[in-house]
Amino acid sequence: RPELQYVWEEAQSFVSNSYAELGHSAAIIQRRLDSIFAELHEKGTYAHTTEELEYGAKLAWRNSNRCIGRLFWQSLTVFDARHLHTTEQYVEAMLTHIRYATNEGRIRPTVTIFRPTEPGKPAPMRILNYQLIRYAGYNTTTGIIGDPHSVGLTEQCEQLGWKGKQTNFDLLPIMLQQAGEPPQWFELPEQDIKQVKLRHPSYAWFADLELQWYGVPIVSNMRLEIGGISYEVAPFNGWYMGTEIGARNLADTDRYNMLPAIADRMGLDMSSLATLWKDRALVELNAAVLHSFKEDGVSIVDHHTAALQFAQFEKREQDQGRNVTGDWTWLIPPVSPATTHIFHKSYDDTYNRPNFFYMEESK
Ligand code: HEM
Ligand code: NRG
Repeated sequence: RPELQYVWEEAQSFVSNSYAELGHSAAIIQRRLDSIFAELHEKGTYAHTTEELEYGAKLAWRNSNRCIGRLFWQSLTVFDARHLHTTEQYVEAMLTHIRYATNEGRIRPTVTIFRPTEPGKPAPMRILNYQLIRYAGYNTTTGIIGDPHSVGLTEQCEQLGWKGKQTNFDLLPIMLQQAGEPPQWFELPEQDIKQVKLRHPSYAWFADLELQWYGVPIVSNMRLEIGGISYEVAPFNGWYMGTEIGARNLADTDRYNMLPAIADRMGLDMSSLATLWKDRALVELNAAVLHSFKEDGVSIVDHHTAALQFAQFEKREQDQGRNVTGDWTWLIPPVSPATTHIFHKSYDDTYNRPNFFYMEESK
């Protein structure tokens, strides 16, 4: 079977590389590969040991070319949820993930790994959300309320009977779809979701904009591949880099588009682009994000510190004799990129495995 050929090849390279990094002997590696070979032929798939699952997930983070946060790859907490079946069990495990990762604001990088897809078979469960925590978006006759990025998923939820409050920051429910069944939605318990109201260290009026963001980014639509095995539901989180919120989510014209309102309150001359009113507003919005998260004790990193941490990661990898791969277009921060070392060098964008991969459309 050709799909098993792929799994077998990937299993061999994963087991030999990771077992060697973990200090296992050649004999142990050979024994494990023999057992995987037998299991593949008997069952058409193989099950990772706890150690393989945990180290494989860490390697997937270490290999994530677009991630500037990789210095901390070894500190990832891995929850093994492979034994769960029902949508209710999945939701419970996701809420456990949210509570553990949030940790009252001292965010812990975490991944929860659900049942894998057997080679050549359909996925047992799909999650439709881009992130476990995300704000709804409504297309109304007077414009979009909430996050324009979420309009598609929000409509799907509404078609299944979900109804939001129509504020700019309604939490979307978790949408799960068991193979062969329609999707089901599950409301997030508000009290478990850490959110930060934005204010500015020196502009008192900033709070009147009534902006906020959630504390923990938990990407839930990527496929985790370890040793040829695909985990389609494997939500992972770290903490935010401030610019993700301040320079993209709240600033992009096709997202919350807040720069004109902020520049206006700042009293900037907006009669010409050349006054750099967008840049000035952008910096203050980003300052407000970092200030508010910090004051509320919610982990966040500014892009300068993140770049220094990434430089440390690069050095450590080099010292271990490993080639660092990266995607320059994603690694550079969207604010003042040329102030970081990343801007001034190039990266090898080879995708090593284990890694996280995109699947088809989800919002
Ligand atoms: C992408 C930072 C933890 C895997 C990113 C991006 C940033 C970032 C800024 C670019 C996002 C964008 O432009 O939309 C961080 C920080 C972390 C962290 C500060 C703090 C610990 C993690 C963890 C994992 C991970 C724990 C997985 C275990 C990824 C992946 C991407 C990414 C796969 C690419 C996402 C995509 O292609 O859409 N990270 N990250 N990161 N990160 Fe991290
Ligand atoms: N830009 C997205 C989040 C993408 C992942 N970013 C992280 N990942 N920091 C946003 O919501 O703004 N992480 O695992 O920490």
